[in-house]
Order: sequence, then structure tokens, then C-alpha cells
Amino acid sequence: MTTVELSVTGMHCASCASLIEEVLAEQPGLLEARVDLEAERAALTFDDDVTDLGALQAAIAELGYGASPIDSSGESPSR
Ligand SMILES: [Cu+2]
Repeated sequence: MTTVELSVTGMHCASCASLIEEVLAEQPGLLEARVDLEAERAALTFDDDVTDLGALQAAIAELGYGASPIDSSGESPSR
């Protein structure tokens, strides 16, 4: 189980946030999605045997929003 915080761009009202929550809730392996409109953030808890962050980001992107993980160390992930 993994929890990732995402920075979400493009949300402009409460229905954007609930739309994202609804679509995420339909994703297989997604255990919990909490979207904070004001902070432009989303906290996703998912089963990483079933899904991965890329799939969840893609689901958000399909709705027309941007989602990028927030690295708690403050550095951008490089691989
Ligand atoms: Cu909206």
C-alpha cells in the first residue's frame, strides 16, 4: 500500500475536485482519494500490486487536470 501526495493543477471549483475524487474512486486498486481544492493537492492511497501512480495520474490527466507527485524532500524525482 502506498500513499502519494500530488500537486493538482487546473481545478477551479468544488465540482472539479469531486469529479477527480469520483473518477479516482473507480480506479482498480485505489483505496482512498482525498482532493483538496484550496491547496490544489490530492492524497492518494492505493494498492501498488494492483495499480501504480502512473495509471492514476493518467486518469486525472484524462479529465484535463495536471497531477505531479510532491516529493517530501523538496527535490524533483530523477531517474
Ligand atoms: Cu470546476
